[in-house]
Amino acid sequence: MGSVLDFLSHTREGPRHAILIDPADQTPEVAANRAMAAAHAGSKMILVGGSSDTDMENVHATIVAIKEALELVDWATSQDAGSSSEDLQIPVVLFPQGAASLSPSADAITFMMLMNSTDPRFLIGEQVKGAPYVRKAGIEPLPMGYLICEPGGKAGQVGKADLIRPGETERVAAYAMAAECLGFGMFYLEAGSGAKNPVNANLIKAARDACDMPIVVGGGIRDGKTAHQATQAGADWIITGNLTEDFDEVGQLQTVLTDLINHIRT
Ligand code: 1GP
Repeated sequence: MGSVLDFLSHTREGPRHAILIDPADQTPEVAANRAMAAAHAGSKMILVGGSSDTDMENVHATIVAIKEALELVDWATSQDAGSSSEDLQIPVVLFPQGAASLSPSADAITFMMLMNSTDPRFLIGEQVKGAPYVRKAGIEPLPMGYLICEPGGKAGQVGKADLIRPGETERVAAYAMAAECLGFGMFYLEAGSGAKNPVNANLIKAARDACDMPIVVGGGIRDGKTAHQATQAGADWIITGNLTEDFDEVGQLQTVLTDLINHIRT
């Protein structure tokens, strides 16, 4: 696999979708089945992580199971005469709660600063702890500014975020500019897993207008219409977590994700 950051940044084909798998919520086998359903539906990245109860063991086992499953999907896709190499590239990316939940088998890691945290641990502390591991394991770091908006959920609480309110467009724009000035390659607007309201469209637009980085949006997105509103406002990547975990039946999950991805593309 080439550079994951290059892959994430090239937005030629329009906005894309990724699922978030939380190793604390499912066995590696279930995670692998869900990842396969997502790949068949057209998702382009699998994020693995959660805000609590993840550790080296459950994260690594989940990453390995997903990668093995995706190899089968790759093989099947490569047999299809109409496929391109782009179709084959679904990176499995760590989205860690901290330095204690990593795996050397990941294709990349969102190496992020929770920019509106009030705790130095999430601004630079965990990054310093995790960097030697990331370097030794040779995992590609994806430098990312991560900003938590209201309602924020568990990520907001655990990360001690000074949440962005829906009207704070100038504040978001300033964070996006700061992220770009710091050299980050992506900017993530988070409403918190299971959020009742997703990130406000005006906030997404403010970030879009303020920087050239790929903008990732997640939290509370459960249907195609909400996903479409986010991409219309400027999101390049839509992340869904809970939606993926709502379906145990793989065929049903694939159908739901296919519909959501169709909305993202329109
Ligand atoms: C990832 O927190 C999101 O950024 C996932 O949110 O679980 O609400 O989709 P959901």
